[in-house]
Amino acid sequence: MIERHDKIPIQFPKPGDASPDAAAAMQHLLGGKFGELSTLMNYTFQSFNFRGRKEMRPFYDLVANIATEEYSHIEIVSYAINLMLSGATKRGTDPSTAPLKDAVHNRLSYHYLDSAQTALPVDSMGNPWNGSYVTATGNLKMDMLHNFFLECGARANKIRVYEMTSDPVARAAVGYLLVRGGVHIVAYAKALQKLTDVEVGKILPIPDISNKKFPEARKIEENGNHLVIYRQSPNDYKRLAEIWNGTHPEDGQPLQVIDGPPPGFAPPELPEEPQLGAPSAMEPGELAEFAKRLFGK
Ligand code: MN3
Repeated sequence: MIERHDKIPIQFPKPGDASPDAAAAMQHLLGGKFGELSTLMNYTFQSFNFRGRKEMRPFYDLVANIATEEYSHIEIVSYAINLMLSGATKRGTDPSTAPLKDAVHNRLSYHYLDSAQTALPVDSMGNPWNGSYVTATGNLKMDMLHNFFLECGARANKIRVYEMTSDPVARAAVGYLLVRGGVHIVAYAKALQKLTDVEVGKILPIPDISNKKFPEARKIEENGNHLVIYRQSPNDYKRLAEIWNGTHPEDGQPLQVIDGPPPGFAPPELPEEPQLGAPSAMEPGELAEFAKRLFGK
């Protein structure tokens, strides 16, 4: 079971102008092969399907716990996309002015045709996320190796999206995700080392560029966030600490398990987009009418 909190783990900067094409690029970090939907679903299915859990409990705890964290990552990328798309077309209630005309030239039409300028489970070209991105072979060594590779691929995608835009919202999200993805890379490297004695951490970082090169990520790492796995359950997944221990392979600092989810912030409010009928095709004054029906005043 998942317990959900109405919080997200980062506080977004105030969005600048809408950046619809950067939002399209960000979609790759959500619904791409190496996106957050893939990490979420890979670890979720691996945890559901885990055979020999009793014998290999620490590995099960690690995968199940990281799966839970990934939910907050799809949430972060979605809000980043939503903030970057807010105000991307001309707000208003008069369709005869062609308020969506700028959208014709934007990278991803689905944002305007199938959603209210909001995130979708698709990649940067609009290809739907699909279940073939999930690998859950049931062979622990193979799955851990796959997860290590998946996180390195995810890291490469994040770096490239970071290089495609200087939008502050995109960079805040990518900075945080680089740090957390970095934790997961190290976690799977440690898991492989426990299973095989091979020091996988010695080949890090992949790609060969430190998180410290990214100002937003560097700031987060200065607070030690790259050393921490948050145990996302009141009573369970405690044995992940049998894998997440020792030191960080890049800077030698001690690793730590913190009980409970990371600090959270209220999700940003998304303004109405009346030209898209979102939340509905309201005429001015109608919202007040709703409030009256809901609250009787
Ligand atoms: Mn992630």
